[in-house]
Formats: sequence, structure tokens, C-alpha cells
Amino acid sequence: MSGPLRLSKEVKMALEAGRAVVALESTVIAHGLPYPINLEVARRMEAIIRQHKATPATIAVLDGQLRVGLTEAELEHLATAKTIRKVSQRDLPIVVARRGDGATTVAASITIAAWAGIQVFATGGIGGVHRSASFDISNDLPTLASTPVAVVCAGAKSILDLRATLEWLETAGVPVIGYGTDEFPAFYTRRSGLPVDVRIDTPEEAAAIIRAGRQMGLTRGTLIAAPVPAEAELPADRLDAAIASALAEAEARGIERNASTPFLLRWIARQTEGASLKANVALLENNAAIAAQIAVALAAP
Ligand code: PSU
Ligand code: MN
Repeated sequence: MSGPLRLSKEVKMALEAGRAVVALESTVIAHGLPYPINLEVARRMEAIIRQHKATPATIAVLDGQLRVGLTEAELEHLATAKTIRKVSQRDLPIVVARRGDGATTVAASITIAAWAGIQVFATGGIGGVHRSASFDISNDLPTLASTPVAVVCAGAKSILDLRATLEWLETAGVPVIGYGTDEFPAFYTRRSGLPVDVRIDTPEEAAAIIRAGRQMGLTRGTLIAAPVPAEAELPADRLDAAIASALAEAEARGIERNASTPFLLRWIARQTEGASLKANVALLENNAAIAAQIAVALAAP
């Protein structure tokens, strides 16, 4: 890929030297969290990655360029802009052709990360198969199936159909790894009752699986799911009530398609009086640390 791809000097140097780099998405900044928490978390995730001796590479589309590695002012722009397009893979050619700005989802971000040569990515939760019967399946799933990037997340939110999401990944051949867990985590809570393909407990084990896939020429992504830290977990009963109310409200207001995830997240934050935000922040920081350690293990000779 050439064209509109633009790496920051820092990211370019790290990649050329074979050092560890961790890619980050920007939809969570622009649409997933309220200001000013979004900006604080974006900065903190970058700082945590640096503490672990890796280079952060936050991804977004700015003036039609696919940007990998943002300045402080650019992070602030994404965190404060009143309207910024949520860009998944199908939106990439549109926003590039129009020289627009966009906050990239997991799908768009890992697409760009792979073009840049980055192998490890951290986020909060991936999109998945929605519960409604409206055939809403996140582009994150097919893109994971065709993009050789390891995605560290806290599972997927229980606003989704987690069983169907895992079945979809199995059909597509994407390994689902539990990091310190035998169960697929459910974002705000540590457990879903659904098993992962394998449990690992160290970054080196993750690196070994990623390397083995690469050596065999497999071109799929790897999903690495780490549960939210125990002290920030939401009580399951409170969460179930908030999710039920969010889904009912979305239905009543006719909110669907790509507006669905941001709306449900806002509604749940309101219903749980910010407890969901606390969990969201804790798991994002935890995932940044784990992703950095995996990237360092992968970069080791
Ligand atoms: N999950 C979160 N917070 C988020 C998202 C997911 O906890 O902000 C964002 C991610 O960027 C993800 C996108 O890639 O939502 C999925 O949206 P959709 O379901 O429209 O594909
Ligand atoms: Mn969708």
C-alpha cells in the first residue's frame, strides 16, 4: 500500500528498526467515550505502551490520509470534534476520496495497521454479531478473518450475541485466545460462560502462536481476549438491567446500523452512573499493557 498511507516519524523508525509497535483505534476516542475521559484514556494508553518499551501508533483518517501515529493536537481534534465520521472498512475509500476526517473502527484500524507492517493492536471490545434479527454483523469480524494482526481486547460486549460471534469466528478460522482466562470475557464482566480455544498466561505464548501462524502462511488475525481487571468489573445484575434498557430504548427510537454501538454504550453509561465507564477505562489500559508486552515478545530475536 502506498498512496494515502502516512506513518509518523517515530512509528516509521521503530518499524524499520524492528522494534515493538502497538496500533490503536480512534472510534473509541471519537464515539466510544465522552470528553474529556476519551482524551485522557487515549493519552494514557499511549503512555502505558511506552512504559512497556513499545511504540504506540494511534490510527485515524485525517484530510484523506491514512495516518499511523498521531500528534497530541490530532488526538485532541478526534476527542473534541463535534461530528466526525465513524470509518469502518467500507468507508475508507469514501473518506479518502473526499479528503475527509474519520475515526477508524477496529476493522479499518487493523486494515491500515497491516498495510503499515504492524502486527499487534489493542482496543476495548470488538464488534460482533448483534442480538437483533436485523442481520447486523460488525465488519470487525470479516476483517479479522482476512487481516494478519493480533487484536487484544476484553472480549465483546454482552449487548451482542456472544455465542454467535464466537461461532462466526470459528467458521472464519480466527483463533480465539483467552489471556489469563478459560472463558471468553464479556467486556464489562470477566465471564460469559463461553469457552475460548486456548488459555495462555504469558506474552511469550501469544507471540509463539502468532509466529506459528505466520510461518505457516496463514493470513488471518488472532483474537486475544483479556478480562477486565477484577476491581473494575461491573456487577452482572446491574449490567443485565442496563443492557435490557439500552436495547429497548434503541428499538423504541429506531436506532440501528452503525449508530447502534455508540448509542448503546452511552445509554449503559447513564444507567450504571458511570460504573461502566470505569470498567471501560480500566480494560482499555489493561489491554494496552498486554498488547505492548506481546509486541515486545514478538520483536525479540
Ligand atoms: N466496542 C466498544 N467501544 C467501541 C467500539 C466497540 O466497547 O467504541 C467501536 C469499535 O471501534 C468497533 C466498532 O470496531 O465500535 C464496531 O462498530 P460496528 O458494530 O458498527 O461495526
Ligand atoms: Mn453494524
